[in-house]
Amino acid sequence: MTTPRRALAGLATLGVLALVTPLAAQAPGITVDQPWARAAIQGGTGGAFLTIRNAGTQPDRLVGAATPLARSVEIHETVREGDVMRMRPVPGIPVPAGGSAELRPGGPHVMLVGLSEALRPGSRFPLTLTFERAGSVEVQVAVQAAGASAPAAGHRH
Ligand SMILES: [Cu+2]
Repeated sequence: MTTPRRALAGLATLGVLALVTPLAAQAPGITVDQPWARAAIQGGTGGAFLTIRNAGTQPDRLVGAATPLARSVEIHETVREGDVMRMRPVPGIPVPAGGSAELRPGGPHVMLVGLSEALRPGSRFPLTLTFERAGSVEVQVAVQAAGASAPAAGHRH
């Protein structure tokens, strides 16, 4: 008597997957442009910057990020407190429907904390971005010089 019940449970699981998968696939409108980071030392912190475009009809949110190179990854915004610019963690960055969000030095960014290896100019590393609706998007982040303030000119559209 346990076998049919197990089979039913299996079918129920398949049914849930069938319902969930098309919903996830309906949010394909997220693209990530020009991911880049500043060079940083091993054991230090690094900032990653990129532009998120949402071609979909529903707003989305960047809610997390991960890379094998960092002990933890946070989403930060930059706020002015008097004369000082400070970074603070935020739970997410909204990406409006049909719009975009720019992560840049002096603004919102992805913070890599506890780098297991140095970020060397000219190298690349994988970064997985997690969106509330679109799910995970993996990008390759191009490392620029430590003082860079924008993606390399050759990569501009
Ligand atoms: Cu930061």
